[in-house]
Amino acid sequence: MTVKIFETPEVQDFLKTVSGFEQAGGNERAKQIMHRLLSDLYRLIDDFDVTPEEYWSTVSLLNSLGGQTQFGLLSPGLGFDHYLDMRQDAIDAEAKRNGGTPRTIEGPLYVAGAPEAEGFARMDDGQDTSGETMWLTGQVRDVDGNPIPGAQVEIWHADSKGNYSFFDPSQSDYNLRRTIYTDSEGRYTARSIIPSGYGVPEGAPTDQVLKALGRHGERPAHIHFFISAPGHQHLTTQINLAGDPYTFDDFAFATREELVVEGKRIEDSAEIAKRELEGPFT
Ligand code: MBD
Ligand code: FE
Repeated sequence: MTVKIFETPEVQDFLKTVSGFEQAGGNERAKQIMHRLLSDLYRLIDDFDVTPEEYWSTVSLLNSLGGQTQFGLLSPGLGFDHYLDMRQDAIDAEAKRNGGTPRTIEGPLYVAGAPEAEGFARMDDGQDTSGETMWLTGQVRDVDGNPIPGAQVEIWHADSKGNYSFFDPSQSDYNLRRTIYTDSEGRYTARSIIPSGYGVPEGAPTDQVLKALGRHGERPAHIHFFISAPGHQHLTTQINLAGDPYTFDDFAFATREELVVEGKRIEDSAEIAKRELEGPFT
């Protein structure tokens, strides 16, 4: 039995009441957005003949997502984070703010307050013995190519098992999270360990949603960056390590061609020793 009631005046009036249109006070934008959101969902229930059982199992899923603070994890999986970036790209293009490293999503795993350093930092606490040493170096430049000394470079990434400190209780606080200020040439260097890709926890509510869509919850190995300097637009971005099976199959849609980087393997023991001794160098 299918019934269609959405277009009836009763339902349309009911939506206005629920959205607070008949009340003074509250927030006008909240009312408008809620009215639109509820209208779209009421219409969906009508169009798809959503049953009470389906509705209540959705409520239960939302409760478990919230209870495990996983909406921030499902969000990139549903493409919202990338969609917001696409809008920001369009806003920049409209304002003729062109050039520079492309932005990509922040993701849900940033933690503020990482240890700070000038020019060079070691990022790992030495506990991840299966991690391979990684040297990471770069230069912050403005869109005309001029180096920016003193730029703030926040870097965070997963360990060799794909886990992040604070979310993985086995790691020390701020492991693989550092803030480095660029040197007089705009350069920064970090000694860390090569991260592995991240996978959404098996069986978690986010995983359940992705499974229902026939999708996986894997991300390629990646390293997050926030770059900021006075007088410049803040940049949120990541690099992806080339050669990962998920580089172009990221559940969070964060890979961009220009952000895929090829690592260079250092085998020469003299070169390795020199790096270990000197630390900060490019
Ligand atoms: C991550 O490490 C991440 O960067 C994103 C976007 C989602 C889940 C885990
Ligand atoms: Fe990440």
